Amino acid sequence: MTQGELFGGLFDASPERGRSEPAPGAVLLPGWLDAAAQLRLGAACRDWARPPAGMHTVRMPTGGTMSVRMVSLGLHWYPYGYRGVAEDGTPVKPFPPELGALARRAVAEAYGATVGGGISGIGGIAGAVDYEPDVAIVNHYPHGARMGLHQDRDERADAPVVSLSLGDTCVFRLGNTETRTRPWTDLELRGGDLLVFGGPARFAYHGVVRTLPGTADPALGLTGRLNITVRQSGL
Ligand SMILES: O=C(O)CCC(=O)C(=O)O
Repeated sequence: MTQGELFGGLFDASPERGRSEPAPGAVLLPGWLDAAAQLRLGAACRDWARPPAGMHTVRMPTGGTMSVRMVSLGLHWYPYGYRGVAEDGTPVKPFPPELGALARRAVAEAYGATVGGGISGIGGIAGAVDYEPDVAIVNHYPHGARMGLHQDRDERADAPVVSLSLGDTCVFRLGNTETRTRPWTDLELRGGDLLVFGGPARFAYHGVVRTLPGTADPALGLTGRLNITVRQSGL
């Protein structure tokens, strides 16, 4: 199956919520995945969530458990690193090439390259031109789940992070690169939205303050919110 068949029908940005750059290096493209693409990606997430090496809760070194459940692709993320073996001791599921192709299109679209054409604005963002994503983390937010402010620092590359949202809307907090405190910007991420953070925003603190239960398109058959972050591990 080609990327077009699996995740096709992209770039359907809602006219009332246009492209924005909430911080230098961060680009939000609302409605980037159309309804059909969201359905296909949602179905893929369901497959990835199945055992072995499926969706699991994450225990923190401090002893607590994250309210978000996760499944990794390519390499297994744990706090705080990556390894080849999942939580249940089985090999992590491979990183799907079509997800990599989708993420490369996302970076190209976010930073101004025309797909299959010339590169216009992409050069200023570290790792954007030769972007080679190889890992992904799928987060499931049941009602009431959230994610505290953190930096994505476990990769050995400064290439952009591509974030795709499905299901319930959330309030996503995009902070600064120095501290967990203000200044920050709260963004509404709806199902289908694309957020890319690279360059000066790559190591910004970020997190999910809350989700808005019941806002998902019922056609998706999803309770809660899914977020897929695609990354270049550099490992
Ligand atoms: O769910 C989101 O939108 C953010 C996920 C996130 O911050 C992460 O996976 O590091």
